Amino acid sequence: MEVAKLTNELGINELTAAILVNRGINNVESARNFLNPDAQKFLDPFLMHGMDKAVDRIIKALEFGEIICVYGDYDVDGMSGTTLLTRALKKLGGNVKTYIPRRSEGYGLNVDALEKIIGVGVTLLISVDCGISNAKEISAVKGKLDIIVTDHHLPALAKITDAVAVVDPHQPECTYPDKNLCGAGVAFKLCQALANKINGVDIQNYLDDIDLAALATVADLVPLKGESRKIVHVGLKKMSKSDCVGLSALVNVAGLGGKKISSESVAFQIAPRLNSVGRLENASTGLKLLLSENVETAMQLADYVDGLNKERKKIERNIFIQAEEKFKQLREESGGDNWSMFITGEGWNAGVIGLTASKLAEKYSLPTVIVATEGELARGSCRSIPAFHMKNALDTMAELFDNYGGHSQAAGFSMKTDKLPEFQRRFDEYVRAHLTDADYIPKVKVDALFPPSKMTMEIAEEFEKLEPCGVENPAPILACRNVRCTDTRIIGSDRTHLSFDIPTEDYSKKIKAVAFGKANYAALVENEPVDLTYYPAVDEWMGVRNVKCFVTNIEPITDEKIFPDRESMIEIYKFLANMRTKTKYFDMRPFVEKLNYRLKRKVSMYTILSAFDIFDELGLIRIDEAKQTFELPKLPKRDLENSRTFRLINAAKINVTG
Ligand SMILES: [Mn+2]
Repeated sequence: MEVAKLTNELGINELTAAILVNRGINNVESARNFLNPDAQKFLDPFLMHGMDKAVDRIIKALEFGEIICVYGDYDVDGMSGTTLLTRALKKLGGNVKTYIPRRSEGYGLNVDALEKIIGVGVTLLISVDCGISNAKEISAVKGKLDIIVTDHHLPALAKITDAVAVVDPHQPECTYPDKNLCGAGVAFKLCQALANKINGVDIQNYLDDIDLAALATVADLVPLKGESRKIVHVGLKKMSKSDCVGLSALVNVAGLGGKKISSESVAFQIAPRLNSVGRLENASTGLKLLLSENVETAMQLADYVDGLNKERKKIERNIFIQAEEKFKQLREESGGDNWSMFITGEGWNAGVIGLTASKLAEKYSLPTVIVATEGELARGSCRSIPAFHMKNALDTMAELFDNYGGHSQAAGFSMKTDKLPEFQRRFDEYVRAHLTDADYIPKVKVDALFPPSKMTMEIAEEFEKLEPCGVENPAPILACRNVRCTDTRIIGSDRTHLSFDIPTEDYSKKIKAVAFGKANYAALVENEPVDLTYYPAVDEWMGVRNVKCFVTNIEPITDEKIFPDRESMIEIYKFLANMRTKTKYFDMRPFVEKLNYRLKRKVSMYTILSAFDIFDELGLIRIDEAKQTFELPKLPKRDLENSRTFRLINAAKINVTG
């Protein structure tokens, strides 16, 4: 019903309409706004609690020529928001200073910094992307410094009593209908309010530096819904010809100059560069870049930031390799009985371990804690899997930490190094008590079942209207079952990617598909029908536009799954041990034939791939992904039941037959 209505009234494809309805955008009005964010109206900033008071106090400061300080957080949201507000206040004739603390000073307002700021004659301070949890610090400077808090974090238990105004949509008093803005988004609303009150500017037309707000919105991972999605939509268009010299320089150094900028390029090219400054040294360098008004200085700073980003990548890569090696050793020692990952490293850069934790948690699908120790001080980053609430886990051992905080999927802490063993033990116990094997299976959310062979240019182009995509508005993922692929090839300079064709049922037409990092599925795709998840995109090459499918997941079709049992696992292991070439991506066809002959039954490609996974989990095989080789270390006998994959597929076998 709803799908037909959207299809008819908006003239869109049935598939697009179905995806919108699936995502809860199920009436004509909201679908029209969604597909055309330009038509969507900005909300009135004065609906935000505290906005009137904040604006009045700022106007007074501007009139009397007071020195104003904008105080931001050290991440991309904080840097961008600070820049946005500072530039707006300067345009209004303000005398503005900025302050961003170093990571070592800790997050938010600190009294030492506030005293220093008072010392240089500042009488009004406006926080951006922080401050809501600083009731105590604000009270400490009462009478010496007026403070306006603008933030988007959840209010702390201690209520702020001594600020001039608190602007944060998450305060219980605030009835602002949209709770998804990032810190720079809230700062942008403050700028809209100021321009409206001082110069009578219509807020619908106020778009100054909205590209900085867009950068922050994507980087801060807030849901791309409502006003945030509008900010990103409008801001991305502006970013390629930004008024902000510093942002332009950053865009250029990221190789995006003159190109259409997507939320993806912001997330993977622009934001990480800016973030590396705060991680490796001092966010004030990032701020200096964004605030610089001279093209040459900006280019120099952008080059410097680009260098830091390369350095950050190197450090991160190094820590990742060390941490993964430590995990593999632990796995060999524990016989593969792993429910969480807990890795520590002396001297690791604490600004980078969050990235390492994210990658490892995703790769191994385990609740992950990565700790950087520096003598007696330990600082850690935690990342989770969807079934596990990290913050709740840490809450049960709060007394171990000097400081900690976070939410369900990510958290951070600091503690004394000598408490780490107890933390590790209790954490692992907690995980084992709260998770089951099934919780560890990564789930893929699919928007619709749709055969790639029916994909058209029209649909792929229409999907572009669902952008900007990101948090809570992911790029659509489609699925299809039981496809036989042709022309399978391993591609890429490091030979880790897979390309193949997907023909229509009657083989009259075919569509090109690419699966990044899935070269080890080559034999499976070539020999057996598979289930796929994918997204379509328009691929332009030498002026010719074509639809291409980007395959995100490959699964053998259910009835071809023959689960590895104990005997075939042992046979496969012996076979691997006797192989002459120890390459991971060897041609598995003769291997399967020989194995099947020996076992007198059919073992599928899926079984072999599962066997690799199980051996890997048990530490029985060492896979070197860089060299694409494997070896079988000499180890004592292993209990197959220690492997989660083995337990899961054998449980499934019992379910099917019993
Ligand atoms: Mn933020």
